[in-house]
Amino acid sequence: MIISSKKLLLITAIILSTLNGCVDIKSPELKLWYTKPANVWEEALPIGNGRIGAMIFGDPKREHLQLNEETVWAGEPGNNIPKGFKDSLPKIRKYVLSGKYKEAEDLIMSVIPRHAPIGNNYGMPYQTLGDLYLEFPDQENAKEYYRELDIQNAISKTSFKINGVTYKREYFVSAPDQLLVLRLYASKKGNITCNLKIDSPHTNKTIKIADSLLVLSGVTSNKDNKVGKVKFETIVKPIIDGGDIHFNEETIKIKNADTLTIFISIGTNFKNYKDLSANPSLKAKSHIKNVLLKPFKKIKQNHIADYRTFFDRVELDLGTTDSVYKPTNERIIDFKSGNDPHLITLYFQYGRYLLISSSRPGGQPANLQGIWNNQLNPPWDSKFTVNINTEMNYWPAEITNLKEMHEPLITMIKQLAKEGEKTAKEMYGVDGWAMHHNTDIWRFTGPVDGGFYGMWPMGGAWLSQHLWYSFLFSGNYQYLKEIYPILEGSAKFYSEVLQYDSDGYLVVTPSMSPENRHPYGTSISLGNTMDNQLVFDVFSNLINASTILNKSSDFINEIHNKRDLLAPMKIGKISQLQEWFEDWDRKDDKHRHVSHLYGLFPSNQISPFHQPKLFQAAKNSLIYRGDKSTGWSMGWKVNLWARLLDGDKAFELIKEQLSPATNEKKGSEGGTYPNLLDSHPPFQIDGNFGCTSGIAEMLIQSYNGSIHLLPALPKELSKGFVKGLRTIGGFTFDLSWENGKIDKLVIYSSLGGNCRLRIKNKIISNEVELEEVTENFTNPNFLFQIPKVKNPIVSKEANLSDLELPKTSLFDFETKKGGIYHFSLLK
Ligand code: FUC
Repeated sequence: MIISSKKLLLITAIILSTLNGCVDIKSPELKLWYTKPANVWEEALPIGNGRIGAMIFGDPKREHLQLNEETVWAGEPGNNIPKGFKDSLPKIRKYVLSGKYKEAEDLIMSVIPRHAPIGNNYGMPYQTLGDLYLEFPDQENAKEYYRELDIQNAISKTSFKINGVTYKREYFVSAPDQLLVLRLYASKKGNITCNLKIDSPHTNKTIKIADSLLVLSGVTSNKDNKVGKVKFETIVKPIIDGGDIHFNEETIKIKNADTLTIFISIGTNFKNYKDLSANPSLKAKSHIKNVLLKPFKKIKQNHIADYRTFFDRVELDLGTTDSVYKPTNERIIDFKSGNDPHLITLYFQYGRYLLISSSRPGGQPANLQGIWNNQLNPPWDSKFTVNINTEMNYWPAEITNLKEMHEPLITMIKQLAKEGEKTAKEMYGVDGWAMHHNTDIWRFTGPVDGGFYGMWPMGGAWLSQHLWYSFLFSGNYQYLKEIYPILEGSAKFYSEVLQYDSDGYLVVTPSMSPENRHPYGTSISLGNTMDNQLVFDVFSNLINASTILNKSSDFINEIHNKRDLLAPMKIGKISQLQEWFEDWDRKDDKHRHVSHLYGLFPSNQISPFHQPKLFQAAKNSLIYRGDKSTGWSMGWKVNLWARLLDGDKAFELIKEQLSPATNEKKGSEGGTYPNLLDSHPPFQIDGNFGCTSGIAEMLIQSYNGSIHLLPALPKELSKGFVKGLRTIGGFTFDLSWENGKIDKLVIYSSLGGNCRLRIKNKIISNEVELEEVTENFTNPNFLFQIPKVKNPIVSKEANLSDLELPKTSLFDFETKKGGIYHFSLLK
């Protein structure tokens, strides 16, 4: 066997480090690792507990931790409903309905200009908190440098050697103890000497030493018509074994310690989106007080145990090659041309790591950058953009077995439903609730960024799908009762704002196909395909929920009737799924948004087995849009190609996604930074989550009446194993495959009920009889409803070729609640 020099270097490093008890790299599995400190933020490593986040640079001479806390947002409570919109609405509608789109946009812009008018706001930025520095004046010329992020344990480590002494640093953010913890070791006693400093770019701040603590306190920024009112306090508490500690004005000096442990606690005055009455200092101090008597070992064990209750639910093995012996930054460079299936596993599990680390029950949902942001005014304010990005963040939540991480989004939707009642009333003069394409920690629901981007009253429709998906996975009736009024409120809004178009269909107007320009030079239009699909889902979800909960009413009947009057999907002259109600699509339109394909993914309105024409047309649309784009757009395309049952194409998109990213705009869109974070550019976390979901969708899909196993397996991944993926109906799957065929399968049923599998190869079980069923045989399990999608309207010029689908069969078997069922390949 030939061992490359790099591999030899790593093996030597492993042996050396094991001998001196420093870094325990037992296997390079599920670790991001590097042989140099981070030079820039996009090389630093993210850790977090949902609330507190840090980016670790790992420099031997000057350690830098950039700090975040999820409630550190500019501004104060309050919504942003524009004045005067309702008065202009009849005229705007008249323009749109008569094809005067540009005139409509101009009128909209007079009420919702590009920038927030005086007296209103366009949402607040999520802000960095500050930076912690550890300066080591004597630590020059580090050798054998190594740093890693172990995503199996949510712990980062740095190690290096100076003058025969091995130094090691460990970093993690504990959810049980609500602290960021750092520990520094040296292989010889008395070798830790450093200065601890904290700083922040906030202008309104104080840094001081008080009661042997280093304290940074501050207040967030003002913006638009809002005054910054989030107060934060960060407390740094060092604990040494051996050596001395001195407190200067703004610095803690540690001299000749054996080990140094640092607790960083952060409190803010944020209680909820309307209430800032908490005491940041008491909050921060209480977390420190709680750990002072706990041994470090216990704090670390509790952190690992807590994190692993979520992380360990899913395992993935797509094969391992020699590439795992390369540092992560090199693997990204080589991925496209090499053979490194393990990087897909690492990227997939990193997506799960990031969700666990940025979205915990009781906290804020992951924003555009999760919780990791080093600026006061980050791109797009690092808000919650809901015309794709926020939803995408949560695509992996249910399928990759992290339903608890979905909770912050679900809570935010409940709050938006409340605030959105004002939008419905004051902007549209109707009941129910609605929001537009953005929100922030204060849950604003009015439009922002002018007509072209903001005139999209569909945010509530898309978000409320998450309430419903979550029910389909859990089957929890109590939860369904809780969310029912929100589903109803959304349906109410659309039932009242829908207008008849010239063909007699009910459509949303004004609206748009997010951010895309049509031939009239604007985005403003009516009856866009995505609108129709979204309203169809809002109505269908309410109808299904009312059936399950046995609620009938005149309103439900009205919704039934109005659903029948929604416009069907249309197939246009270039055989595409039309994006707009008019046949305006172009083959050369490479816009990053693929909104009309919402019906294919994440929704379930376009299935190869039930709507073959729509399926072909959607495929054509996706081909025209092309591959390379922003990170999130490519993440979406992985899911779409998986739903199109084309694993090889999905794999190509993963290759694009896992290509090195740069921040130069020219010719370098999308891709992945050295720290495996997604690039729009710049960094935006949605692409990580979108691609994670796409990898899962290649292995299992549960929509359209059945659970499709290995629906889109690429040639390159013909052998593998996955444990713990979840589907609709409360099923969990362990699955191994060889030569592209299911080898072994275990199904865990948490709810009982019929389990319908769609598979290519035959499998057998000693425990249950599989009954083959036809496509049209209704699944008796109500959670697997097939939507009653109308036949499309097809242009005379469309030319749809015959669809060649992989041959699959459907099998039913009845499960018991808590039942476990084993299957193997029928040879
Ligand atoms: C949407 C996208 C942009 C960006 C922004 C945060 O508006 O069109 O590409 O992702 O959200």
